[in-house]
Amino acid sequence: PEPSTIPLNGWHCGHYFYRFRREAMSEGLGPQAVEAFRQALSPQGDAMPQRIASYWISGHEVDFAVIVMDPDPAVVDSVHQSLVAPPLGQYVEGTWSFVSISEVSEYVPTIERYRKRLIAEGAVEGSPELDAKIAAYERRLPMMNEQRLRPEFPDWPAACFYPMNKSRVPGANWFTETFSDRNSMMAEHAQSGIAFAGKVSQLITVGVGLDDWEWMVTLWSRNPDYLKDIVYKMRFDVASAKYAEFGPFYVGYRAGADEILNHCKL
Ligand code: 76R
Repeated sequence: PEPSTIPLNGWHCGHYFYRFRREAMSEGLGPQAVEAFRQALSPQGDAMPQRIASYWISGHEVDFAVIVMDPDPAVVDSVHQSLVAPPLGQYVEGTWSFVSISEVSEYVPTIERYRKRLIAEGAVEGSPELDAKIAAYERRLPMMNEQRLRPEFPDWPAACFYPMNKSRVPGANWFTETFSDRNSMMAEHAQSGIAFAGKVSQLITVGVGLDDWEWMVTLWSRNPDYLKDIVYKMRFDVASAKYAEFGPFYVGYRAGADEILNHCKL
């Protein structure tokens, strides 16, 4: 392919976490910085990313977070640059970020693998039931892959963000397991996840080769209860129980620029 900064399949994804430098303020942000903050979270024209959402974040390390996706890495990064450019930048400090790209995981069953799985689970080859299930999957798969590559961000109130690795320690090295073993562990994982349909929507973006962790997990939830419920349930899946390593967890609540400022008493 032609040299390009645009990924061939997925989109660039930036997760950015910030605190307000209250120590640099005498009386709040001031009207100029407030306006710059509003504009930074609602970029227009060429700078407008395909997806952007902001959250106020619980806990003392971080005040707010922004998640941005676009095919163009410069468009994603420019949101961050607008937040730290003067005059606003003297009051806003990045605390953590994660750079990743969306993809369709190698464990998402192809039509053929889905057929094999159903047969292994007892479906009868050539039966109308099996054909109907496969036809339904064939219809759904393009939409599901679209959501994995170019996700719509649900406007649900709660969200949680954390990076993860699959371990490489002796006795639990994910990367020395066979594809078939990894695939069945991921099938168990998917079963746990499907139980949360309509309550939690997840985005798994890949940081391998791009940042310090292998994946970034974004969970959007109708209610914060489901965040702890899904993460707890998955702790018992072998793919997580034996192999997962986690980085920092952040939980936040959907908020636009004014709601963030209001929440932060600025
Ligand atoms: O349709 C399918 O069968 C897709 C199955 C699927 C894959 C391939 C799937 C389903 N995930 C996949 C890949 Mn997932 N996921 C996580 C976490 O906290 C933890 O223990 C783990 C963090 C959550 C909460 C979650 C949720 N998943 C992955 C991968 C990449 C593996 C790779 O490519 O190597 C990771 C790191 C990962 C982690 N996953 C689901 C969910 C949910 C809710 C589902 C079911 C949703 C659905 O398909 O409807």
